[in-house]
Amino acid sequence: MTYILSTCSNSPDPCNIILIMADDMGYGDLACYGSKDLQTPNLDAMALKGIKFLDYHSSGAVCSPTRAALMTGRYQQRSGIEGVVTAARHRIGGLSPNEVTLSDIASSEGYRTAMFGKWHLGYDTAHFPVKNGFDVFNGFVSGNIDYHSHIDQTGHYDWWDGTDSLFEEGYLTDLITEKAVAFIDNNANEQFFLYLAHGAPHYPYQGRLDKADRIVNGKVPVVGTRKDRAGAYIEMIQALDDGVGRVLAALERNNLSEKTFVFFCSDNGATPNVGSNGILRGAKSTLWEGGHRVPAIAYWPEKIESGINDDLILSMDLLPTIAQLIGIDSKNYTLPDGIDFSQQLFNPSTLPERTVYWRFNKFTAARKENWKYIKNKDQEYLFNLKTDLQEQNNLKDSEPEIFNILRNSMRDWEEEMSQYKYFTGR
Ligand SMILES: [Ca+2]
Repeated sequence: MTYILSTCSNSPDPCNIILIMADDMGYGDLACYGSKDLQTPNLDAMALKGIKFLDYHSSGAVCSPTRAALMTGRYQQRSGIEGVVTAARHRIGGLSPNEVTLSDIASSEGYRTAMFGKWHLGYDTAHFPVKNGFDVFNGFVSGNIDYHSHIDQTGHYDWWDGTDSLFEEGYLTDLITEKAVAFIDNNANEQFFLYLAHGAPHYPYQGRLDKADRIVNGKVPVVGTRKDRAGAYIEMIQALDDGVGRVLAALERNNLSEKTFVFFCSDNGATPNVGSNGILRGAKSTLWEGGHRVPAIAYWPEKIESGINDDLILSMDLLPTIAQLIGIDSKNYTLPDGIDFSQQLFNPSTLPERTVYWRFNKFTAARKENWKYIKNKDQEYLFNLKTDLQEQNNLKDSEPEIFNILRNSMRDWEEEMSQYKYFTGR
C-alpha cells in the first residue's frame, strides 16, 4: 500500500475543494452503507475509490446547528445556533458575519468561493452566504423548499442570487447540480471552494416528475402531497446521486479530478419512517446514534488511498482539515473545537484523544473513545459503542468510573457554553 504524502500546500498544483452535503440522509440511506432499497452508484464508486467513514457524526441532530458548526469549525453553541433557524420565529438575525467561516478562510487564500443550495443560517440578507465569505450564492435560506416551485413551508418564495430574489425553474436537486457543473466549467483555471448543500432527501417528498405542491401564501402541505413517500424518497436519492456523478464528471472533463478534494456528508440522521438510519437507534432530532452518525466519504483520485476510516470525526472538523489542505494553519484564524484530520487521508495514524459533545432539545451527549454518555430528560445512560452500537445496554451502574468522568465533562462543557448568547435555543 502506497500513501502519497502530499497536501495542497506542497503540491505543484493547488487543490480545489468541493463539499457536498445531503440533508437528512441517514446512516442506512446509501447502498455502500447497506441500503437494499436505494441505488447510489456514483456515491458508492466514490466510497470505493476514496475513504468511507464509519464513525463520522453531524455536529447537530438537525439542520441549522450542523451548518453553523461546519461553517465555523466550532461547537454551534459558540455562534448561538443550537436550534433550528425557523421560518416562523427567526426572520431577523442569523450566523454573524463576524464569525470566521470556512468560506472566509478559503476566500482569504484567493479561492473563488461559491455556494449552491441550502443555507439555513439566517433569513435576513445581512446573514446570507455572500455576507459570510461566499463570492457566489444561488440557493435557498429556509429549512426546505418545494422541489418545483421553490416555496418554503410558510409560503414564501425562497430562491436567491446573492441577496436578490431570483425566479428560476427547475427540479431543486438538478438545479443545484447544474449550477455546480457550470461553476466548475467556468472556473477550471482558478482555485475554488464549492459548497453544494442539497435539499435532498429532506421533505417535501417529490420526484422529478411530480407537480409542485406549494404556492405563495397558499395552504402548504409541509411534506408534500405524494402518497408514495417511499417511492419519492428513492427518486430523490437517485437525483442526488446523479448530481454527484455529474459533478465528478465535470471535474474529469476539465482535468481537475486529481486537483480537487471532494468530501460528501449528511447534516443529520434520517427522518423516521421515511429514511433509514440502518441498525442505529433513534433518528433526526435525537442524540441517539441515529440522530448524528451519518454517511461521509472523502474522494481524491491519485492522492488518497482508498479504504475505510473508523476515526471519530465531526462536522466541525472539516474547517481545520480543509484549512490545512489549502495550506493554512487554522490556529492563525480562530481556536477551533474541531481537529484537523487531514493526515488520515494520506498517512493514517492515531488522532489526538478527545471528548466531544452534543446538545439538542432535552438531550445531551458526550463521547470519548468508544464510550458514550447520554442524558435524555432525567434519564442517564452509558454505552460502549464498540460492543453495543445500537445503544441497548446501559452500563452506568456497572462502569461508574467512566460514567462519572463523562458526566462531569458534560457538565463542564455546558458550563463553558453558558457564556454565549443564543440566537436559536433548544
Ligand atoms: Ca437536515
